[in-house]
Amino acid sequence: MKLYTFFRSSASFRVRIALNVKGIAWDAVPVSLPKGEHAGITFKAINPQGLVPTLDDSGRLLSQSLAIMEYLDEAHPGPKLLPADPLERAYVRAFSQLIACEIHPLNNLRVLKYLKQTYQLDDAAVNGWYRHWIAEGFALMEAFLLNENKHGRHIFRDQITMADCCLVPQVFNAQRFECDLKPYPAVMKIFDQCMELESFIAAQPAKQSDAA
Ligand SMILES: N[C@@H](CCC(=O)N[C@@H](CS)C(=O)NCC(=O)O)C(=O)O
Repeated sequence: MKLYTFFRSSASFRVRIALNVKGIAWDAVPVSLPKGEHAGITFKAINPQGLVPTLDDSGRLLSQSLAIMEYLDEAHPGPKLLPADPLERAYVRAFSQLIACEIHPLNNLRVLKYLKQTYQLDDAAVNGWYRHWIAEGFALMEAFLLNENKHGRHIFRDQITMADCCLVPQVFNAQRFECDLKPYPAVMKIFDQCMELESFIAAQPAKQSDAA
């Protein structure tokens, strides 16, 4: 299996964790976002969306990290990334989408670039935007966890799920932008517990072949 990935891409990081948790062997094909490789014709022939990650499973190309993780879970053996019960699956999907739909798109590279280029925002203003949406999103996650009360070592009891695969990269991003994460102790406890596991450690940006 080949994964088109960029070391700092959190959506790629989600899939790297999922592949490791499932015990699937994979090779990285680095796509540099700073060099604009994702927007070039070579990569757009692979994924016309021009986004990483993209998974190549024996010639079948898949895009969108949540769809990729659900595909891996359905088509490949290994530990399950979603619970069996429909209500519990909905809980895991809701938490995953809270990150992938409510937080990540607002702070994506092309959004930050647009703010800088179109509205001439300086780095301080862009960082303020970034931290605002992190604070709102993390508060929603913390409240969701406490309200549902389904968490244990992981977001769903003691089972690693797609939601943990989404959470850890989002925390890495928040830490890179020096966001204050002290107000979210339940979220951070799960993050710390995930980062004790080799499948998460090996997927982190600094361990990737294309890390600067
Ligand atoms: N919803 C997509 C998001 C993919 C995405 O936005 N990837 C980022 C890196 S984390 C990217 O390729 N950004 C390029 C850009 O913004 O121009 C997914 O979950 O796979």
